[in-house]
Amino acid sequence: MLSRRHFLVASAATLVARRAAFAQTPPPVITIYKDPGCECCAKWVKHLNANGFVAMVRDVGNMDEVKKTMNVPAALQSCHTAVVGRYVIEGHVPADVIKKFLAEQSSSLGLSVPGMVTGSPGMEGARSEHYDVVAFERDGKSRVYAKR
Ligand SMILES: [Cu+2]
Repeated sequence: MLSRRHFLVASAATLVARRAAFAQTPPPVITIYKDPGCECCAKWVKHLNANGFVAMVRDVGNMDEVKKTMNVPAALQSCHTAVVGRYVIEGHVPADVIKKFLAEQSSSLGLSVPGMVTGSPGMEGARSEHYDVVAFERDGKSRVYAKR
């Protein structure tokens, strides 16, 4: 039979374990910079919120400047630019790909789906195109990170 003292110690241990488990998986906060009139950007924000992110929207009128400041290579630009932790996310990147990238603690600067691809999250249309999610570096180099 458990003594009262053992019971209290066991309860405290359970609480600590629960707190640790909770602390390990806080929902990632992602800040999205977008033009106020961008509808596909707003749809991508919904996609993030529906997939475990806490999305903070910043409507701005100077997206070119934002992309320049965040070192998004010119060839990889899309509509919105987002920041999660120390990473830059450009365009309609699927939430699950961002999660994988975060979990890996990648040394790359960020991810991009260049342009505006029909079928990417927030760009749903009649038909879906295949597209690449690319990882890019501060010096502008990029590589295919995921295929959709
Ligand atoms: Cu868009």
